[in-house]
This record gives sequence, structure tokens and C-alpha cells, in this order.
Amino acid sequence: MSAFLFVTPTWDGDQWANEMKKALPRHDIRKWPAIGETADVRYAAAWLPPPNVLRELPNLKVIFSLGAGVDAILSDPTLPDNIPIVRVNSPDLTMRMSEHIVMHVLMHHRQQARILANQRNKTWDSFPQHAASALRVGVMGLGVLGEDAAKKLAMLGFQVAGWSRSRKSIYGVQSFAGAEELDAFLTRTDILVCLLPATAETDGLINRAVIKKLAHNGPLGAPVLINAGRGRQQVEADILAALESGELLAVSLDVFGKEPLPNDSPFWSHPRVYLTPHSAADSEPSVICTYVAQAITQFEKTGQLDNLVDRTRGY
Ligand code: NDP
Ligand code: OXD
Repeated sequence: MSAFLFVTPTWDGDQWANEMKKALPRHDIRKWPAIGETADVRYAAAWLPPPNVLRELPNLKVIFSLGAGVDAILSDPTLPDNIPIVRVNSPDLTMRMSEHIVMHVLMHHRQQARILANQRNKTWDSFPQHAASALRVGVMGLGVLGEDAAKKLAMLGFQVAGWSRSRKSIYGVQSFAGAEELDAFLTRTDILVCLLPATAETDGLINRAVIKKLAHNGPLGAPVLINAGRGRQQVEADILAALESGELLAVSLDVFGKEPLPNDSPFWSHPRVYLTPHSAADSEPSVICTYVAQAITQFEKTGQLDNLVDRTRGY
């Protein structure tokens, strides 16, 4: 008996388990805490696994993340260190994220909040609009998601740059690499998009000092921040202070330090905050279960795994 175990205490696991049964009909699909015989479990999908659960599976071969980010797995201090971790790299997830990023860039660029307010007030205000080519978008993180979003923004005519650890060569996208090129990237950026993974290096990266370095001479009058990476990357008090001082015109936040966002968070009612509930790119159970099943089939035939997490880098 080969079993696949979901260790996802904060997710509604039933839909996932049903989809995984369809995708992996020859495996016994189990859900923590109903592990059964631990020796049966060959594969596990994890998201915030409780301590020691994964470690105590003697025949575990692969840990799967059900999302692109793996911070919710690497946060387990008891994670077994010899088991490969595979993360999601799926065209479906990538397209969802690009839709979110493109939509928010366009909403700020075309001043959609002003247009909606005018409609509510029955105001016919055909204010001048600038061209996309007048606006400089900077994407932090040029991985699977950042590269796709950057390319789509470039196709729309925005001046697009990206910042990553290593140098990239992406048609239409200027590449900035490493800590030493961060300032140059920020100072040419009107709309900052964050699609970075949560790591020790990116924690708190979006702070007041970084915000102050963004371009203040663009057509919007002040810079805009769009974060769909992880909440840990943003210093929320600094973002609110920057909105108040005019260092930021507006922000689109999909991720927060504490999720769900507490009722008393000032972000809920701030007029220049566009807020979404960590829904920029949902993992669709049927798609992701098929992806996991294909990875297992390949692994059992060839021993090869794609989209492996590098634990030293943290993503
Ligand atoms: P990837 O691993 O493919 O890409 C990560 C990118 O970040 C790479 O370009 C990498 O550089 C860059 N990077 C990492 N650390 C640094 C650093 N210290 N300095 C500069 N650049 C850095 O990840 P994905 O694109 O697949 O996903 C990105 C993140 O998006 C996920 O980790 C997750 O947190 C978030 N996410 C959010 C979702 C949502 O719904 N809000 C949904 C899905 C993902 P290099 O290429 O040089 O290695
Ligand atoms: C992910 C997420 O990492 O949904 O995929 O946040």
C-alpha cells in the first residue's frame, strides 16, 4: 500500500483529498491527523505542517507544496532534511497571478478609483490620461511568476524592469541583479510590484527607506506599491506612514503580516489601499492535484523531480 498524506491543518482538505483520489487512483489518500500506518506514506502535501508529523514518516520520498511559495513548509523546525520538496510551477497559477498584477497596474495607471468615484458622484470628468509608455513598472522577483507578469506588462507598453538575485535576459525587461543594483532599480520605478519569496533576505524589505527611493517624478505624482509576494516582506506601519506623507500614492496588497487581516487593521478602510484576501493566484485543486500526480508518475519511472526547492536559498 502506497499512501499520499495531506498535512494541511489550516486548509479545508476535503476537496483536495477528493481531487487527489481522482488524480492518484492507485494511492491511498489520507488526511492528517488520520495518518494510519506511517510506513505506508510515500508522498505528502504540506502547508504549515505541525512539528514532527513529516519527520515521523519513515518511507516518505517527496514533500509537495500545494502553492508556489514554500515558506509554510520551511517554517517547520522539525522538517526532515533529506526529503526533496517540490513546489508548484503551473501555467494556471502563473496566468492567475499575471491577471492580478496586470489588473492592478492598469487600475492605478488608468486611475480607476477616480473614475468610479466620479461615476458615483455623477461627475463627467474626462481628465487627461498618460500613455502606458510613460510609466515605469519595476517587478521584484523575476522567477516563474515575476517573469510572466513582467512580459505581459511590457507587451502592454509599460517601461518594465525587474530585480532578482541573478541577472536575467528577458525581451523587453531591463534586468537589475543583487543588492548592489537595488537602488538603481528603485529610483527608476513608478509602480513597484513585489513577487518575491519569503526568505530571511526578503523579510521586511519593503520598508520606509526603500519606499523613499522610488521615483517621485513619474506621471502619477507619487509611486505605487503592489505586493502579492508575502506579507512578511512589508513593514506595514511604514506603508501606512508613507501613504500619509505622500511618499506613496496608493497600494494594492494581497498579502499581510497577519492573515486573515484583523478587523481593526487600518488597511481595511484606507481610501488609497486596494486590498485582496491573499487571492491573487489561487491554487486550483484539480489542476494542482494533476500536477502532483504527473510529478509522482515521472519520479516513479525515472527518479527525476522538477521544480525542486533549494533549501539553502529558501525558495
Ligand atoms: P520563483 O522561485 O520562481 O522566483 C523567485 C524570484 O525571486 C527569483 O527571480 C529570485 O531570483 C528572486 N529572489 C529571491 N530572493 C531574492 C533576493 N534576496 N533578492 C533579489 N531577488 C530575489 O518564485 P515564483 O515566481 O514562483 O513565486 C514567487 C512568490 O510569489 C512565492 O514564493 C510566493 O511567496 C508568492 N505567491 C503568492 C501568491 C498569492 O496568491 N499572493 C500565489 C503564488 C505565489 P533568482 O531568479 O535570481 O533566483
Ligand atoms: C502560493 C500562495 O504560494 O498561494 O502559491 O500564496
